[in-house]
Amino acid sequence: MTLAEQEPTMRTVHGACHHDCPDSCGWTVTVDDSGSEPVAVKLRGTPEHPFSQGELCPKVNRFLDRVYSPQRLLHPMRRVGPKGSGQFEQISWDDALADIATNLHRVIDEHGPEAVMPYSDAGNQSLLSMFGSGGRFFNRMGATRLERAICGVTVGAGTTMTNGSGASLEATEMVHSKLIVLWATNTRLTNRHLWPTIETARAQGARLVVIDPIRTLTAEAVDPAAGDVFIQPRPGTDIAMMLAMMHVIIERDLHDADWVAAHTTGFDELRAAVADWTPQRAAEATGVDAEIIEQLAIDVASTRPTAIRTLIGAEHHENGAMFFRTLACLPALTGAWRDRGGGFSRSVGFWTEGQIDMHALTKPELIPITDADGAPWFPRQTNMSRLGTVLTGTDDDLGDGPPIHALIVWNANPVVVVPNADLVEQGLARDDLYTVVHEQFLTETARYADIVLPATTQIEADDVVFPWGHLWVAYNEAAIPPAGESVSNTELFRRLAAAMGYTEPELFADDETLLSDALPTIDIERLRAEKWQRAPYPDDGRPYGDPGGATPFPTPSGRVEFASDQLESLGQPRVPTYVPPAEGPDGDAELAARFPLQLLTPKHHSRFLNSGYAHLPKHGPAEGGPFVEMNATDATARGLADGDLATVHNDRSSLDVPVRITERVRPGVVAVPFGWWRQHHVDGKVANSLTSDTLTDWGGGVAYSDTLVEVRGAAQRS
Ligand SMILES: Nc1nc2c(c(=O)[nH]1)N[C@H]1C(S)=C(S)[C@@H](COP(=O)(O)OP(=O)(O)OC[C@H]3O[C@@H](n4cnc5c(=O)[nH]c(N)nc54)[C@H](O)[C@@H]3O)O[C@H]1N2
Ligand SMILES: Nc1nc2c(c(=O)[nH]1)N[C@H]1C(S)=C(S)[C@@H](COP(=O)(O)OP(=O)(O)OC[C@H]3O[C@@H](n4cnc5c(=O)[nH]c(N)nc54)[C@H](O)[C@@H]3O)O[C@H]1N2
Ligand code: SF4
Ligand SMILES: [Mo]
Repeated sequence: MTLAEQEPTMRTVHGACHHDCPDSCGWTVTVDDSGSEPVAVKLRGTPEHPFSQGELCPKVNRFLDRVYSPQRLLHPMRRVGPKGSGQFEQISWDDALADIATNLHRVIDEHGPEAVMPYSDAGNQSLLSMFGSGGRFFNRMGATRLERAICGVTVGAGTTMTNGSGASLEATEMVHSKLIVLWATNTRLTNRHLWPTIETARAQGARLVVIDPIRTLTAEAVDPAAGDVFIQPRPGTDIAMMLAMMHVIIERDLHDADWVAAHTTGFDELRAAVADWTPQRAAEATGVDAEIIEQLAIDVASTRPTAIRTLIGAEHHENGAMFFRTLACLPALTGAWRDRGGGFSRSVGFWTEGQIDMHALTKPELIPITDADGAPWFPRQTNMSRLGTVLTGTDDDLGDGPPIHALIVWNANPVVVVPNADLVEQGLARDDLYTVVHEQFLTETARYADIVLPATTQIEADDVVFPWGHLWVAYNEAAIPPAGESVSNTELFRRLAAAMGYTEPELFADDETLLSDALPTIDIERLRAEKWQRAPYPDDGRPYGDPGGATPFPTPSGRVEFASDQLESLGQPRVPTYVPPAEGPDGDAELAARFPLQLLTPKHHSRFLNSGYAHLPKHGPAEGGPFVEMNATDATARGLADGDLATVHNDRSSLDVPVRITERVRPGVVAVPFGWWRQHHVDGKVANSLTSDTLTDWGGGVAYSDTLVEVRGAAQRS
């Protein structure tokens, strides 16, 4: 019997999780239609979902508490107290839109459209929510463009310089692997539904290597008795280890000479570049024993198939793109792409999002300003990670354009997530900045808004989810109507366009039209009916095709580029090169003397998804609170005992947090969990108050994890 037959007022609706998480789980919502309004009464993982198989996670298991939270924003509000005070009054949508239109027109008239800046990220990473009509709206305005490169873009930019694209091994293909190297990714925490694949491979004899400066939850799964290895380098030094691995592989003639000859270019230059990189030299740079590096090189070259799995942990360094450019050389050198289950595995956005026609979706031809040939002239771009410097007017990226006078934020919480966060707060506090925030909750970013607008949750709007951790593109069907007066991200921009007096029909396209514009090759009705659909991926499981066939690497040379003219023209080294981060122990000596500890601020809590859950009663309190993890050696040297309140500080800011003495971090490295808000810290600061906003070598990412600090007892004065 179906549910509808058993309980006539109940129905189930299929959807998919929208969080910026590789797993994009399938879920089923049970809706009770017996009252005046449909009510979602249950949300569970869909057992038939090919990747998540019915499980959700400690973040989303209580998703309905989020949907029906008493803290949910349900109406537009206008700020009535000072910025940041959280004092607002409820107003109508009409009044909110009129206020926004008046102020945006004022800013545009006085300073030009580039004085308006959009700010959004992947708070909801579904297609319409993340890429819907916002692009069209801001293009029509000619507003400053946002470089959205805080997560994953640098990984792609790095691997592209070696392979010509960001394409990689689909992660469940690792079931075929015999050696799995989890390099700078905390799979059991951040990608939990991949873990069963790894366990299956291990049961079939695969060995596991975890490389992370922190002994993470994932590192704890390493079983030395089974031949597994945990390697704990100093942060930001892995490239030195890779160079030494290539040194060992070439010196011992373990590289795949046939594959190298057939599919790569620049081998001789690479050999010369790694000639001096003995394991001993890399040991000094990384803090990892030379024997361990040597053995890893031998294992990676001689185990078939070997897969290296990585997400984004290593991109948040000054040499972040070079990390991935160099990493991509390893499977080419060893011929790992030959094997099913061999190569490296990262985001599969290349396969899933490859189906999206972004140009048709965002319509850059709407930009009102054209060059002499009538082609759109692109307004200046600012980098999202530099929001603090952009708003305080100190960033070179402002170029010749005007300072920012209006900021529209949706799908993001920059006060908590952006590095050098005190500068972000200072920028948002400017009286001459007009700010609008579209949110589900009154976040610490929303508290700085002049107008706050209420946003729907994933069960209140139809959308399509394009995963980056697996191939199953899913239709998300709305289960209930929008709560209160909340609107989806696409409806927001239709309303803003009307309020601005814009008339172009593209700005008012409904969601169905937006989806068909964006997805020319997908039958959306069929996707809706079938719930999910697998993105195209090579049938034989190997992302780079038949090694005996036509060369499949879309680089300028058509081959894997161990030496790259393109990189040289960007002012970067032609060949893999290790440059220690300037904000690191081997960088600026004066800085390192004052701030001798490297700070990491990774995802830590199983109930948190970035900044999105710390405020909810079953999430934040259940995780306790923020802290700083220190090795006993560092704590003792500073007279700190477990539980003492400590001040973690550098030239950017300071943060008071209790000390946790732990072997999870090695001497010289400390860690503060990411995701807590200012209100959860005793001193009103946040982990990102301390972090570096230096951009990566290329790719536009940011070096959060090249942050030097010192720690002292909180009562002491420096
Ligand atoms: N529970 C939970 N899950 C999440 C999230 C969350 O907030 N909470 N966030 C989601 C998001 S947005 C993303 S992008 C993914 C990210 O998924 P991951 O990339 O797996 O997660 P991160 O914590 O960013 O980084 C992974 C690891 O990189 C390590 N690392 C940092 N620097 C270095 C280095 O120099 N060398 C090496 N070898 N390792 C280094 C860190 O110590 C960390 O353990 O997770 C997603 N999943
Ligand atoms: N120190 C440090 N900083 C980091 C990281 C780190 O590891 N360490 N990780 C970085 C990474 S990888 C990422 S991806 C970023 C994440 O940065 P963000 O994307 O800004 O963070 P989230 O907390 O995922 O989501 C932001 C907000 O989106 C809102 N939201 C959710 N759905 C919707 C919707 O449909 N509409 C609207 N309007 N709003 C919605 C949520 O309520 C939430 O407040 O943080 C980065 N910052
Ligand atoms: S946050 Fe990630 S693991 Fe949790 S339900 Fe969503 S997609 Fe699945
Ligand atoms: Mo991310």
